[in-house]
Amino acid sequence: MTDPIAQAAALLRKAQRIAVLTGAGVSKESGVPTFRDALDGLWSRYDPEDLATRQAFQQNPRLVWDWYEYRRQMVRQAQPNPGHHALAQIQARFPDFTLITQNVDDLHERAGSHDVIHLHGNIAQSKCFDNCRGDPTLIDLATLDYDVDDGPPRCPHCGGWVRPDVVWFGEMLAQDLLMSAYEISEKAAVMLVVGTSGLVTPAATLPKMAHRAGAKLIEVNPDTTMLSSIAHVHLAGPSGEMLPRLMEALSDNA
Ligand code: BV8
Ligand code: ZN
Repeated sequence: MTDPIAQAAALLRKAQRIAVLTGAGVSKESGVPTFRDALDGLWSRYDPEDLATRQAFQQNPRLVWDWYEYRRQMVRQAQPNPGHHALAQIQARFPDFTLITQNVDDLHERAGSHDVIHLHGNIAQSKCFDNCRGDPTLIDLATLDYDVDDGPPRCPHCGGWVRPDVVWFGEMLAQDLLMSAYEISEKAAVMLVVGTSGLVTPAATLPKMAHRAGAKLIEVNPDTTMLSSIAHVHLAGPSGEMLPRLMEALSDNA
């Protein structure tokens, strides 16, 4: 059986528990650039790893806020692509299926996926920089009277900065989400790893944990990555093409 799609479908069909880890690559065909892409136009001179940090925000709140406003706008205008929809369809077929994402967009939810674990937060949400009312002190921007061009607004409770509700480099991930992700990865029979370079930790440890615990990994990525050596099957192509074909193969032998 050489066809990797058929191989992947056969693995999924036999699996009791399925875990999925997605990265920026799954949103690329929706027009949301990945971190590895040189960000286009006005942001191309910045490295995301330099902007997505507390230090960058404290040094230049206006610059970092504008970068997130720009990306929020891009996500609002983006539509889920066939890869997002295929993952939602696969979730509907398997009772024990968990989608873990590194992405901060809501394209999985807008395609119909549910109970998604967002390891790195949600770009559409904002919170008080000082979490003055507990972590996270979420703030609804719609309730604030501020001009989006004036940089970050102020927290209505403490007057501190408002910031995006995402995990910056050097910040801890939400421990409860991380513990669930570890548990799900260790129990999975199959883990689909879609559109991630496997460079960012601790997210990148999830496929390694799954593999060590005996899971079969199916990697969906046009390139080879840090995780390719532990993948059982590599669907070498864009997720917007590969995942619908995988879904089709699953439906063929219904
Ligand atoms: C932590 C939210 C610990 C923000 C993100 C050295 C110095 C400092 C820190 C570190 C260091 N070494 C390691 C670290 C830790 C650091 C880290 O991993 N750094 C990396 C850069 C080496 N990690 C952290 O800081 C984490 N926290 O470790 O805390 C700690 C301990 C104690 C006390 C305090 C702290 C926090 C990590 C979370 C960072 N936040 N996002 C925002 O979005 O603005 S991560 C961000 O980058 C994205 O969310 C995403 O997760 C990640 C990018 O990774 P990918 O998703 O994989 O995307 P990428 O662009 O890399 O790859 C895209 C892939 O898609 C490619 O493989 C490509 O081939 C493929 N592709 C392209 N097209 C398609 C496709 N695939 C399918 N279909 C296509 N069409
Ligand atoms: Zn506050």
